Amino acid sequence: MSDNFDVKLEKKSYLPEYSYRDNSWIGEYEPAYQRFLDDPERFWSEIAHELEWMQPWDNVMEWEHPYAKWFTNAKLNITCNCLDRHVNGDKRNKVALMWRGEDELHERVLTYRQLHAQVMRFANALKGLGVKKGDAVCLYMPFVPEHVVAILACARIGAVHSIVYGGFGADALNSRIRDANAKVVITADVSYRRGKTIMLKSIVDEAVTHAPCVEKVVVLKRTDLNIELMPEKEVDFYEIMASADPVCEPEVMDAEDPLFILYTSGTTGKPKGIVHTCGGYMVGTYYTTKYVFDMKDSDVHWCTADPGWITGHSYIVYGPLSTGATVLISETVPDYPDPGIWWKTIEDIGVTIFYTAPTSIRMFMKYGEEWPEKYNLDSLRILGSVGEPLNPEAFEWYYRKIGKAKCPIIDTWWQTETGMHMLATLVGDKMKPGFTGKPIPGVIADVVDKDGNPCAPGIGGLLVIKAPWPSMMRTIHNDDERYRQYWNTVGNYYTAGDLAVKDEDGYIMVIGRSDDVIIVAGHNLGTAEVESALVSQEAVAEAAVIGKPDPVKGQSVKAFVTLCVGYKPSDALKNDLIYNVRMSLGPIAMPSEIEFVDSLPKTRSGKIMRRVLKAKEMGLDPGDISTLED
Ligand code: 6R9
Repeated sequence: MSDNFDVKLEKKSYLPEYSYRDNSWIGEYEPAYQRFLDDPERFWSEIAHELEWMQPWDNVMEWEHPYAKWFTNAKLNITCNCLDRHVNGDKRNKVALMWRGEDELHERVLTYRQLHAQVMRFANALKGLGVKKGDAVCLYMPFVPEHVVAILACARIGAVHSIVYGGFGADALNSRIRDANAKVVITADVSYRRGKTIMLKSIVDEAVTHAPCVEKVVVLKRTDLNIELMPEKEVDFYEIMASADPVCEPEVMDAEDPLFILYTSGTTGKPKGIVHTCGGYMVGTYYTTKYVFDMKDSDVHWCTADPGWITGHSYIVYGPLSTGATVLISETVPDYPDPGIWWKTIEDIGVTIFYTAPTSIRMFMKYGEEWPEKYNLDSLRILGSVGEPLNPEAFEWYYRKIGKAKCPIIDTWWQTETGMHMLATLVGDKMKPGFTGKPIPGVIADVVDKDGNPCAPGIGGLLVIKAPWPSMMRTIHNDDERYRQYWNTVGNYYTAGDLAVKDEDGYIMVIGRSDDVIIVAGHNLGTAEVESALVSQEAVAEAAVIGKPDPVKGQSVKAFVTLCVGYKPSDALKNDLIYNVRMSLGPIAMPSEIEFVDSLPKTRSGKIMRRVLKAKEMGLDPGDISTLED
């Protein structure tokens, strides 16, 4: 990265009509943040005290660069906070999970009592297979209630879960099983996607053939296909549950015992097995669910992610259940059987908090507002976004067409590695399209140059976190050296690998991954800025930009563009697009080449993989593409 990095900042900001937040808990942003700065350990310990522990901690935090321990020597089991606490309290018969399949004829509901009972039984069933505390269990499942049961059952007995998204192929599954050294794999006969039946079990068959660590495969039968199970090795989910003991005492876990391993999305490199621990992760996800989403007892929370991503771990399972929320889970994709399915679901169920990704929002924009207009979305009170920069056009659309200008848009920046939300615009705060927001109380974030000095407002740099937080990853499985790099790249800070810029109010805008930065004539360009300028044009649905070697400028910008329905590629359109980027960002950012494409390469979690475009353009090997969608 060179030092030259000016970013154009728009000055627009909004306050939604609805901006009420209940400040009885942590309080308003400024005083809460100040309280945190005055005494970080007290801040976190007050939050942790709201949860149940089997034994209190000696110290809130112990830090020996780059290793942190949180809530030292405390004992707990996260499932006691997600289940027992509610069952023994006033939420025994509250709905914990509502599930919808690909159509509304397939629905299931589990109360906290029912979920608790199933988790205990399945936990005992896993024990019966020989799974012990510290063993790794791989989950490769469709998004059905049993998936959540299996996750919590692992946590109940102290097994380390490693969830692999059910859309991955056999090779990707195999490498993740072997890296985690999984003893048991939990799967299902089939999953459904866009009306098609996917034979999940056959993919597992292939994946475990070359994974000698796997002793047992648990199969959830969803169909009457009655697939045959291999005696000794393969067992039926409900059969082993039926013969298991109904009561499973929670395993006593140390706060620093691992809770799970999760592989990153791999937008910029080979996926890494991120390790999270029990205590800190519990506190971080509980706190952010309650504070950032302003979660109330009456809320119905719908996060459209899959449990295979960190967003599913933190904001479908552990965060919402630890707050005792009602959680909607759904096997649907956004546009099947039609692009109205999610809006219909919100209307039917009465979803109040909706959390999705910019890639979905941009897809809905492409289909047009007539789809959400068919449904009554009045139940919504909070809209969240995560995964990529929410470009101002997508923000506007989400805010007006879905939130009807009354719901705050809570953009949340965080990572698999951070475990919890780090930057966000909070309910009741001014929203600035394009900006994620400020570090939440508990987080010290900044934008710095490569020597670690803070950048002035408007000057882009590296996004860093300056102090440890409870739900930070503790290591990378089998690769601690890579873990240390996160904390040893810029000063003693945690480097997120993202580029960002701050404005005068301390709002942070993420402008791309640092691996994707384009340097034109000594000026750094974040990919998000140029892409956002392209997407702001009516014809453009999505855009991805890369840097290409240029004899004069070092690099030049090449843009890949998908068009909205009704637009056709032409040279005139190309020139228009280039001209408009030039007008909004200046000649440096002007693409020298535009290629119209039907779709962009994305990870299965919906993030654009620019390195794949770049490799293809340069005729190079794209590296690890196990997370690529197509
Ligand atoms: C939660 C999750 C992390 C990377 C991160 C950044 C991008 C996530 C964002 C965002 C801009 C946001 N990212 N949220 N960029 N605005 N609100 O997505 O985790 O899969 O590990 O990806 O995603 O680049 O570094 P993960």
